[in-house]
Amino acid sequence: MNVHAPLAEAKLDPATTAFAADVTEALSQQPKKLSPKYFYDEAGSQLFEQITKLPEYYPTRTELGILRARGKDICSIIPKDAALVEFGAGATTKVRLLLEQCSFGAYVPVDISGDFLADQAAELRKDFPTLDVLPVNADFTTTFDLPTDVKAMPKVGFFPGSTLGNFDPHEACAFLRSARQILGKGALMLIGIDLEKDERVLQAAYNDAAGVTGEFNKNVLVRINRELGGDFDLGAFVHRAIYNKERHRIEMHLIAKKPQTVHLLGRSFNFRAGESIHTESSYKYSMERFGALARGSGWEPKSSWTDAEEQFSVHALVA
Ligand code: AVJ
Repeated sequence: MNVHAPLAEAKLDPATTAFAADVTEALSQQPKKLSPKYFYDEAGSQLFEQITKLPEYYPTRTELGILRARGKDICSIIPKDAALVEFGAGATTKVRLLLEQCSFGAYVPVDISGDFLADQAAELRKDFPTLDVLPVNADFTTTFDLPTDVKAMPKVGFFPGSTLGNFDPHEACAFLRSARQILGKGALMLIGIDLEKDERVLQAAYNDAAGVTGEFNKNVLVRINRELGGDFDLGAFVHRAIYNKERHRIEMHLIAKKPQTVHLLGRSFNFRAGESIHTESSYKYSMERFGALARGSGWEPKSSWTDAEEQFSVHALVA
C-alpha cells in the first residue's frame, strides 16, 4: 500500500529537485542504477563512519597508518606556508594527521554540505589557532574558486579515502584535470588510492558480516522514500557486492527479490525478480595503472607510499 503520496512539484527545493531528476533518470536506465553521492544523508554518513571501523573494511585504517608512518616523508615535499585544499571534506581525522605533522599556511575544505563544513571548521580553528581555515561550500566535482587569501600561496590538493575510486576512469581523469586547473601549475596533489587485491578480501570489505554495508546500501532507498515520496519495499531488495574483474571494481547492487512495481514522483518503475539497481562502483588500481591515469590527466607522479601488505597507497602528484 503506497503510504507516500507523490510530492507535488511545487514543494521541492532545488536540492530535492536535482535529487528527483537524478533518481528518475538513473532508474530509467538499463541496467537501473543510482549515484553513490546520494548515500550520504545524515543516516548514510553515520553508517559510513561505522563501516570505517568494521574489521573487514581495511581502507580507512590502512590509509591512516600510511599517513602516520610516512608523515615525515610526505611533509618533506610540502612547500612552506602552502594552502591545503581538501576535495570533499568528510571526517577530519586524516587531515588532522597532516596538519599535525606538516606546517600549512591555510586549510581550504571544499564540500557541498555547508553546515557540516562550518562545524568542522570551527573545531579545527580551536585546535589549530594559527591556521587560516577557509571553508568553500561547493561541489568539488565541478570547478570552484579558491579563496582570494590563498591565491598567492603554493597549493597542495588532498583527496584521501580512494574516493576517486567511485568515479569511472574517464570521470576520474576529468576530475584530476579539473583539480589541476583549480590548483594551478606546480601544485602538489596528495591522493589515496585503494589497490587491487584478492577478491575475497574485497567481497568481505563490501559485504561485512554485521550487515552494516547492506544497511548503508539500502539507506538510499530509505532516503528516496522519505524525500521523494517513493514506496520502495525495503524487505523486497537484498544487498549484493559483486567483484567485476575485467573492470577492476567492486560493485554494490540492490537486487529485487521478487517482481514488483515502485511508484515514485508520478512514475512507475517495474522490477523483474533478480533485477539489480547498481548503486556504487569502487575501482581498485595497480600502482602502474594509477600512474598512467595521473599522467593521462596532466599530473606527474612524484612519490608514493604503501602499507607493508600493499593494500592501500598514497600518491604525491605534481601539476
Ligand atoms: C567512501 C567511496 C571510498 O568506495 O570504499 C564503503 C564507500 N562503499 N563501503 C568505498 C563505501 C561501501 C567508500 N568510499
